[in-house]
Amino acid sequence: MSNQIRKFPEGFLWGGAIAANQVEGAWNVDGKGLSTADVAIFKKGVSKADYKKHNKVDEEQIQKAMSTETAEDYPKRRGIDFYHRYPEDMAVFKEMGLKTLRVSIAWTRIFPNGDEEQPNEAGLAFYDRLFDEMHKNGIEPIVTLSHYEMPLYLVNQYGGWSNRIVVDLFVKFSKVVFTRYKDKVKYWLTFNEIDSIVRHPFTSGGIVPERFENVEQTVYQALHHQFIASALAVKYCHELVPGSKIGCMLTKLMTYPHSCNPKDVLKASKNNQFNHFFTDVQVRGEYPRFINRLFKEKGIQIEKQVGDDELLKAHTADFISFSYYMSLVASENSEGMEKVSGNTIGGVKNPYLETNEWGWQIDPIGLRISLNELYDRYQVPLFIVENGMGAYDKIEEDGSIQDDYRISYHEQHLEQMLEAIEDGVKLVGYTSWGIIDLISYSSSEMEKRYGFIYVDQDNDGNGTLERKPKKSFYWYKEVIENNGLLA
Ligand code: BGP
Repeated sequence: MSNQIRKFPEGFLWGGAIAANQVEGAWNVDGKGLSTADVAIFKKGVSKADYKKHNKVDEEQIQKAMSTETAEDYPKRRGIDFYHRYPEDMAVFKEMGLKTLRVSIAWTRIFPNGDEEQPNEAGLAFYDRLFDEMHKNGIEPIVTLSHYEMPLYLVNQYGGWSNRIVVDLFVKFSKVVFTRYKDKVKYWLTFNEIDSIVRHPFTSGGIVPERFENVEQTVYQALHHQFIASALAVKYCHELVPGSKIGCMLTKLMTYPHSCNPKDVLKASKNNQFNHFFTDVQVRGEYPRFINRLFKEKGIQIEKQVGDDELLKAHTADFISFSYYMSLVASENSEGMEKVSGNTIGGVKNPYLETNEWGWQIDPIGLRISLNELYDRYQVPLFIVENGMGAYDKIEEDGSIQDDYRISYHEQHLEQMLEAIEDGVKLVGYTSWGIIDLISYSSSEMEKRYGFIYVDQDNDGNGTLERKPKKSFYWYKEVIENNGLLA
């Protein structure tokens, strides 16, 4: 190894990413309402491979959550107590050298039920304190308006995002936060992984499948509402926050064909087109042609209001942000083939890639390909706002955490980002997911850890919540200091 540094572009935004529902806790403090995330249970004994069972929310679970006043079994109600410990956490982030931190605002802190006349001042004041603390530590906030949560009341009262009324309520919430934080927050994101409503309608759209006759139709209608809400958020962000930039956010899921059989290639290509459907609408400003055929085949009809198409066209995102964890493989006939299990998508196993313990196929080169694909297609700045390695960490006898596997994961991804930048891709930043250990979205586990900072808490909520740097903490600090990797 020489001492040469492969540098990232000057001003590259190094950071970390977290989300309100996975860190804040304080689920019923200062007037906060019950959110969809507060319904998520940690299901003991469900195997990792059974991801879908973890994620399934039904009528019974909702009713039970509504009558349960404790955080027991509900890890997202506890989070990592970021609500109270954020000053301490910010000091550690500063020490790591973070330039930016991606957070989200819990809608239920601002409008506990989602449809009140007036916002909840105590909730607004919390984010004032948080953003002030970030600035005090030289950390620029990037704020997601909607990250896997919404007021549960809107789910019960209106059917979540299936109801167009929710667009108005979300826009009202957005305007309130744009106005309030316009001097403190310049970078915004609309919907986290907007494509995810197709995979988990409850978490991303407040849709309880058993309450609807035609779930697929309902989901795509709800997605249309989110597209409209996203376009309106872009509009009002530009109007209300001087000098702001607002991006869309996609789960980047790149699919390889299993073989060069044109049928496999076609299948993979269709998956890739589908993945781009979401950014096509939000960046090109229109529904792409291929989706019409898919809708026709599925018998889906999107109800649009007069002016919707113009709205989508007029208010496109300033940049694309995305998460990247894995790549996928598609085969026309996958019968008898080894499948991956435990991840959120499934698919055929890629024999060239390793997977983490949850079946997520680790593919740094896939990130370079994805960056090129996105930039070729859209030519807008790209921002990786999630990437990370979920793992069970072990505490050594001396108290240290030697997470070399995590360092190697990030290092390999950063190398491919450098390659993509040399390919000419405009990549502006990287916020590593779960910079500090937090509650896993998909399984509500605490022990699926992503952090460079360890948090002492187990799946049942036992622990001191003490924070301590892992080996990867020092590695990331050095990367940021050098603005690059040692070659
Ligand atoms: C993304 C979500 C995050 C996050 C991450 C890791 O899909 O935006 O909220 O949790 O995935 O997923 P998990 O926590 O299931 O490992």
